[in-house]
Amino acid sequence: MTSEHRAGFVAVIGRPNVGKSTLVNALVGKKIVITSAHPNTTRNPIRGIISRPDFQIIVVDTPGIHKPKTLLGTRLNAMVSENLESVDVALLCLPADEAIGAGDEYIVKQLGHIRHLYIAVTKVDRAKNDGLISKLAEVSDFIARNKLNVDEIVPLSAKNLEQTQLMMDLLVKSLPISPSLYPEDINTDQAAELHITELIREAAIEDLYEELPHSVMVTIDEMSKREGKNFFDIHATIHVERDSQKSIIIGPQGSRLKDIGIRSRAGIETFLDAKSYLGLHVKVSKEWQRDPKALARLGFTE
Ligand SMILES: Nc1nc2c(ncn2[C@@H]2O[C@H](COP(=O)(O)OP(=O)(O)OP(=O)(O)O)[C@@H](O)[C@H]2O)c(=O)[nH]1
Ligand SMILES: [Mg+2]
Repeated sequence: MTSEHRAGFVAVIGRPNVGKSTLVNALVGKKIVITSAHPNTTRNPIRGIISRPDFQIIVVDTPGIHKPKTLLGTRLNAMVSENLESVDVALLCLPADEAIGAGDEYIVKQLGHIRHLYIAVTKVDRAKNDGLISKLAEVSDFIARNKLNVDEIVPLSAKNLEQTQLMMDLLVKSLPISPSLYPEDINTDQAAELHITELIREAAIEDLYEELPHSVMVTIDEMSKREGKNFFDIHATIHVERDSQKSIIIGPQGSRLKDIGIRSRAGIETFLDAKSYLGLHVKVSKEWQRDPKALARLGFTE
């Protein structure tokens, strides 16, 4: 450790679907959280850990802040506020391809006590021609209107790894001088089983529409390693809320479920660096998003 070693927490915040999780993966340099084209994909504040000789950044991926319609939504927002209380930096994501709106105004009103605020203008690869210039003007107005004290504004594309290194270098400057807070050889604090359920959920919601992605949750029923072999047996359940959703997940002659299995197994095997058998079951768990007991089983407590 050098005398100037810095370490601290950065919470990545913003409306749903603005590219928070994609940015977390880009910063960590490894896929540790799932992403999708659907809003409200992230449900757990997962930490990504970036360790270098002179710093350690712990980036906290958070669920998109939104107007909650279910108990799950309320708990997700509460989770973000809770995480904001303990971080050194909040990194607000504003996408280049969408206007700033009421959702963003609502988010910054909750940032009163934050020590450092950074803004990432995300998805710049989607901005057309001089779109980025007008976007930056819009961001300046937003900052002035809300009297925000912003350390840095960084336009970036997490998809193309454009300016993500710069983002990281700038973030380090606002972290306290401190030794590493986590072991330096891990990328995330997330339990392997949780990541596996997430990979299955990512595959399950990929080509679904409207409300269905929100209705999907995944639990692991059993996971074991075969003795003396680099091979895992995993049994998992995909929960949905209605019978009609169950049929959609399974698909004609089980074809869709089979496809979910193939796609998620590929991700799981990369992650575990092992071969696996993946048994998937689909179950109707009525209204689990509104059921305190079901939510508690997933770790969403009050
Ligand atoms: N073109 C482009 N697309 C991006 C970029 N970053 C993210 N996306 C896409 O935007 C969508 C949402 O990305 P996520 O990273 O899941 O967004 P999020 O903010 O974590 O969303 P929630 O977890 O639902 O709040 C996905 O389809 C991503 O592939 C980017 O830099 N460029
Ligand atoms: Mg996310």
